[in-house]
Amino acid sequence: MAKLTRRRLLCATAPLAAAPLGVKLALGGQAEAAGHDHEAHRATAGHVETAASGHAAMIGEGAPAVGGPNDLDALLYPPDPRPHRPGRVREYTLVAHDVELEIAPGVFFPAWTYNGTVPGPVIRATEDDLLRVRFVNAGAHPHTIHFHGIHPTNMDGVFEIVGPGDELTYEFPARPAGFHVYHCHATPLKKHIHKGLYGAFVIDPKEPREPARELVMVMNGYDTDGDGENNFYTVNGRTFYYARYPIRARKGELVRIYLANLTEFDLINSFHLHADFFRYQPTGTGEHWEYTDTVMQCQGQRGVLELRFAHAGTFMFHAHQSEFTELGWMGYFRVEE
Ligand SMILES: [Cu+2]
Repeated sequence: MAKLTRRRLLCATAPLAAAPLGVKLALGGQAEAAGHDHEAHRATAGHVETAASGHAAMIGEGAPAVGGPNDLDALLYPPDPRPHRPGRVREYTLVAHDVELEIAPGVFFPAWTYNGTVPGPVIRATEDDLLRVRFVNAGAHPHTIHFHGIHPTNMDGVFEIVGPGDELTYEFPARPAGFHVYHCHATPLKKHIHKGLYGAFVIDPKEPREPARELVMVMNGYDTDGDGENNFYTVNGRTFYYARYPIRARKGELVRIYLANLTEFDLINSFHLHADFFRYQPTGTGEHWEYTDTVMQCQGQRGVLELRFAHAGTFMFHAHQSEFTELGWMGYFRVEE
């Protein structure tokens, strides 16, 4: 049977019909194995077909997302920033686990994770804190943690491969201030990253940023049929999660988003906000801020967004690659007076 790639699939279908077919494609081989998979597929397709009649149906119960309202809180809300204090040590433990994650209703992805989630935990330090990260490999493959930033090369997570059952502690002063990422750097690299070994890494400047409602969004994709193309896209790991559970904010308060792109296979991803504008600081460094409603990031790029909503209401946000939107990368802010 000719292999139906995602791109051919999308060319052949109307835009809003793509998502249910994407689910069907992803379930392909597994659907025969268990009867409930058929039902999961029907349920998901039903939700998304409802969406074709209007975006209203894609909010709340109508959005095909997995789990409860607070499941992703630890990924969305970073640890609190701490004031600069020379000599402080910040300690984290990351354990690599192989876990089957339900990323969309009825769709399971055999992930390689740090601490059981994709993305992994948010790591945060203030510039010049001594960061100490104990890495334990409880997975079945060799891994590392490669941090973006400035550090000795033997702490770079490239040459010291940590085998299954082994561990390694990374230790270095956190710098430069900004918003960075970390990910596995074992080979084949694109596989180790795509399987889920990545996360957000915030380094607060010594001169603290203004207090804000802070959010972390890691954009990613999942290739569920192994053809080297993504079938689903998300922020923080689950399709349409923030459509199912809109992110709350207040009109006029400062909202800060740490946005990173860890999507494999597709060269770029993007973030677009409806009905308002934000300022964007690439990598969370320097003095340059762009004023816009859309930013794009290459693989590994990241930056800091800041805004104050001018109105109360429901604000859509999504990738401006419409295809990514329809395959899971879409959510809402619910802004109150
Ligand atoms: Cu790895």
